[in-house]
Amino acid sequence: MQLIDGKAVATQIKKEIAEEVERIIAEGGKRPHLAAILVGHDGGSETYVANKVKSCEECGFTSTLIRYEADITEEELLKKVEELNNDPEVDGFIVQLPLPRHIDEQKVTEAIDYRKDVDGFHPINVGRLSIGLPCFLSATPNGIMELLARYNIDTKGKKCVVLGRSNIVGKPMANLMMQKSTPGDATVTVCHSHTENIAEECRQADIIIAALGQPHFVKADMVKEGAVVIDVGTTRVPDPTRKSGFRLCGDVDFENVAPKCSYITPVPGGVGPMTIVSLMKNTLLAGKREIYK
Ligand code: BQF
Repeated sequence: MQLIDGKAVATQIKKEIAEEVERIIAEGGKRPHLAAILVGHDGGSETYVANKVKSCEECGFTSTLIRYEADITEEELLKKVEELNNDPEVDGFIVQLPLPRHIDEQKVTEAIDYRKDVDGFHPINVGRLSIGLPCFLSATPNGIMELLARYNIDTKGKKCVVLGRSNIVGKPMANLMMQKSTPGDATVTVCHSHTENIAEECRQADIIIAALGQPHFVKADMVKEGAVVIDVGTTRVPDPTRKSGFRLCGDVDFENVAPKCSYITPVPGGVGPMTIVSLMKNTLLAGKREIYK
């Protein structure tokens, strides 16, 4: 069993990005600038945005954090989105999800200029991904592809089971894995809450990508000997022995599953750090106008 060290790969890539930024600056170019909008005080969202701001510093990017209370109106938020769309200083921006219930996430996502949509959630970027055109790629699936590439994991013709069908992870992940590319060229099955006999689907898989948000969903008896297991879960579970009061729990019963795997990602330190790094890559691409105009 080989552990996939997402944290180490992420650190390496951030170093590569920082070097490229310094080259850009030396040649008289512009420092990439990421803005993030955070609404409310959800503990997870606070941590994620803090991770993004810190990574911007490590990459040599400019970052701007815009905060609102949870009771901000949809109208006010849309106004800020429009402002960032028109701000020539900002290369790309994100609106941290989830948003409070009274705000329509889809409406906000569609209000973002697709050329600054470094999360890759705008329908234009989603559509371009689905037909294999250059676009901003959803960060978590792109981070997973980068891990598969850097560990030289063979995906061509392999059976890949994606657990979860979210717009942010499951659907774009399935799309990337079935594309004509390396990694890619896999035979992909997407499983969800209505799938009959998920355990049997998983047992057929050479690669399992677990993105359901259900702690320890994938058990040892669901995994084929020698399978590759990618754990996207980051559920916070109460843990009084930690000073934070919680720990991160993956969708995979790591302790019992790991001995059967050829490769497996841990939680924390697996997919999570790669999600952040993918956002940094998109921001660099936005700064260089490499995808659009
Ligand atoms: C790690 C996210 C659910 C809903 C919205 C490093 C992150 C997490 C874990 C992180 C996530 C999850 C992010 C680790 C960003 C990943 O060391 O294991 C980094 O910051 N993430 C998000 O922005 O929104 C989410 C999960």
